[in-house]
Amino acid sequence: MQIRSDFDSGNIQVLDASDPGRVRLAIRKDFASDHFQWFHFLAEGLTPGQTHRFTLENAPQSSYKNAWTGYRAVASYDGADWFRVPTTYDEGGLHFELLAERTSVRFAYFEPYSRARHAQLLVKALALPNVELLACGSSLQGRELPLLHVRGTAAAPRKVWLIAQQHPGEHMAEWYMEGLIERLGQDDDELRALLAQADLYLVPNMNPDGAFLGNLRTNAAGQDLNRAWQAPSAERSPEVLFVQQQMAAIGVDCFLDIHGDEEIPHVFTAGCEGNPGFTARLEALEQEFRQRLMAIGEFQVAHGYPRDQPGQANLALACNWVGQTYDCLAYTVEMPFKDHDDSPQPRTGWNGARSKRLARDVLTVLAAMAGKLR
Ligand code: GEM
Ligand code: ZN
Repeated sequence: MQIRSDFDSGNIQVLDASDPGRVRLAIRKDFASDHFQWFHFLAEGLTPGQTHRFTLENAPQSSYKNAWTGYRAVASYDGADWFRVPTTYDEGGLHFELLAERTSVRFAYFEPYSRARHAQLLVKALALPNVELLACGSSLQGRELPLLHVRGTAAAPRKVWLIAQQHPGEHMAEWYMEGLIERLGQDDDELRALLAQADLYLVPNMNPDGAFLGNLRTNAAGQDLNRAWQAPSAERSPEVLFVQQQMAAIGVDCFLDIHGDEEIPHVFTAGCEGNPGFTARLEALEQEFRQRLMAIGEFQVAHGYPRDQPGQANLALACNWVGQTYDCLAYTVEMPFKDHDDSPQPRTGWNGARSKRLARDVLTVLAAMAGKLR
């Protein structure tokens, strides 16, 4: 059996692939960082009809080792249809198996969103009559960082920002952005209502280097971008610096930072309750957003991160820094690497298609709230 990861978002180290019934593997660390959890590799030379077993032996040392409990790896024969495979976790590692139907198969931590698909998404977006490439930043390794402007029809629109995949292994985030952009092309009453009050500013992928490198958490300098918002630098976090400069020039009336969460098997949000400038107005907006989304989409409020204590928010995080700086509704939106246990889908778990559907539902919520953002 041959194991490969020399491709976009590939990440695996082969320890011993001589026994197809016990393939020993390890996850490589993020660039210039001790973080690791994302994996994605191609296995070739499988025997159809035979069960092949794989073990990620360093999973117990990964960034979120508790997140492996209840997790199932994803597999795909064609790179398009991804399904969950039987998976167990113990101190020996993360073990998963496949009764092979074909001679080659991909395995990953989550359904990958490729740079090629990102390029196609931009073509699709810029083909829409009201979408322009407003500015383009550059990642540390020189990959483009497009800022898309979706022009509404208001003379003085609210400015609604969405950024995605600061954490490069959280591929569900750009699936979400694909769902948002696809809806822009399907003119409907709610979308028209939103664009009659607001313009959208979209960064479909904040961390193209990390995504390509197969990192979980950091960019090409080993920086966690979601800890760089208080002091971004050209040397370590040019991606954040670019977005902050654009925000300063344009303004922000609402901000959503799209992420994935390794451990919690639910879709949830984290708000700005710990910000020094958090007010009853912002609390009411956060509550209304959550109630509206819960009513129409795969979303819940029973599970999530612990609320920050008043004044104790970490302003190095995008959501908190933008919410504080612009006194606006700001949320971190979290989708699960596992499943949304309120409406489980055993074959796929949470996946790209459900991430896309969540984006559509969030646009519906924003359409109902656009007039209240200030
Ligand atoms: C999280 S955001 C953590 C927010 N925590 C609270 N209490 N508001 C991060 O960056 O650690 C987002 C993520 O990693 O997906
Ligand atoms: Zn994240």
